[in-house]
Amino acid sequence: MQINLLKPFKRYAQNPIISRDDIPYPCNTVFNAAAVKFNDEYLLLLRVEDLRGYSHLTQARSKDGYNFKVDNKPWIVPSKDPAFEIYERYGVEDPRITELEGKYFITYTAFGPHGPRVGIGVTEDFEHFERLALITEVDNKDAVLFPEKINGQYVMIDRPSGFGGARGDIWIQFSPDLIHWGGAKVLLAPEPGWSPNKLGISTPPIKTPDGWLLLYHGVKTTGSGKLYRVGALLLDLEHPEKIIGYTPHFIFGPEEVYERTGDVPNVVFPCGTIAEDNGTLKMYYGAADTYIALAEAQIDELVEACKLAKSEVRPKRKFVNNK
Ligand code: BMA
Repeated sequence: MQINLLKPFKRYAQNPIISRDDIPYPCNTVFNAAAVKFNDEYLLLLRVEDLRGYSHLTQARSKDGYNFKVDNKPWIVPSKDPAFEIYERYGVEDPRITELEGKYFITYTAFGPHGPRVGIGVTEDFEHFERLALITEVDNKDAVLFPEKINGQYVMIDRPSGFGGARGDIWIQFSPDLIHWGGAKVLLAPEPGWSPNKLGISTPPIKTPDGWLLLYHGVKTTGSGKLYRVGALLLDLEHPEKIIGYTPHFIFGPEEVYERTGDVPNVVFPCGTIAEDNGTLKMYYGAADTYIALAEAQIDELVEACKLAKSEVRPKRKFVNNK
């Protein structure tokens, strides 16, 4: 087998797979979708930005993973419940779905006047959605849940960015009940090179015999704005706070016109993957904050790519905003 460690993902030739023309109601853009297989169908939970610039989440379904039909109306919209309202007033964004204990948990960015924070809710049928809690304070995004308890605890990775959003480290924390979280530890920090400014986990962990496989994004601020690219990370199965390895290089970045041109140029932003039985990973990603696109890789090649740089501790970047 040819191991393509530098560029393991191949784009679907008919990308982008969803644009605003596929949304049956007026909107600005569609991007950053969570993905899951449900009832023998591929289900995407799309972030749709409305004409005011506020986001909500809408379902799309497919029999083959390539051709999707989008629902006629939004599914998750900002909550009117006083416990959530002020924190979601400006939108719900960037969902991730984890199947856990027979239910589907959805983590999302709640965005309001105080900043972004993480919300969690649950569904069993993709009809009824129950909000459970807001599980972080503000300046936190990109939360993914592990698909099983580890050492008796639920596990989540998030990105508390601190200092008014200036930091960009990925953290891991633990919970007995999915609501109360603690024991936070830093997992991965930006470093010079392709991801010097901030990181964030992109897609929920996939269990492989070698470890938990996750995709993450790295951000480099350039003279022309932010550049979002993707790397892969492998965590220890029993001790997910231990890094087995990560790709020292990005493995996927903006190249095509639909990734380089749009509301926010030069962004590829996956929020969901589907692991197929034949070892293929389908990665659904937002392109330029304007489209949904798809690329596929072999899971064993991604694991191999992570092992290129075995590392317990990634170098910590220097403080930018520190006293
Ligand atoms: C991040 C998130 C993503 C978005 C990206 C590029 O901070 O808000 O939703 O795709 O910026 O604009």
